[in-house]
Amino acid sequence: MIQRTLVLVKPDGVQRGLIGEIVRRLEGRGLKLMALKMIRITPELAGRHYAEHKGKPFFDGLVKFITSGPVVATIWEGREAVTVVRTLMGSTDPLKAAPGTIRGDLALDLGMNLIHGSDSPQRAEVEIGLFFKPDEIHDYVRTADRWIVE
Ligand code: DAT
Ligand code: MG
Repeated sequence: MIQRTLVLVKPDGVQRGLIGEIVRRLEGRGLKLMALKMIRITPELAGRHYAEHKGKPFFDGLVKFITSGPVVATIWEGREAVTVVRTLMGSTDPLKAAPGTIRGDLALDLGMNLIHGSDSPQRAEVEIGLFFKPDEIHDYVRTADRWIVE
């Protein structure tokens, strides 16, 4: 199934100069970039985006981190895009993330794990709506698609 998913390069990824590396890995897999912008997440947006974690011991630290600097927000489309991105990201704790994954190759810390990807198609739709207006999302034909999409 063709899906869309929201991906954030978190503040640590921006600070460490890994925006291009992370975008390159997703592009290289064949996913199609539909939207991209740099923003500073407000505490309000952080609270909505991470609503499922409200009340957990790490919630305040998570909001502090994700609002600590600019992030790059993106939307990607492709076959099973939600699962494909989660697999490319690796486990939440970079120490447990497999080599070859973004977190497994590039991160060490549970909080500063570089990348967010929606965890279900339902959450993806909600998160896309939180971060993007409809006119910021580009539905276009990519000529390479005939070599990627059967
Ligand atoms: P993921 O980002 O893999 O979807 P998640 O949604 O469970 O993971 O958690 C969101 C972020 O919160 C995660 O990227 C890092 C942080 N986090 C999760 N569990 C944590 C914990 N036990 N201690 C500290 N930070 C945690
Ligand atoms: Mg999550």
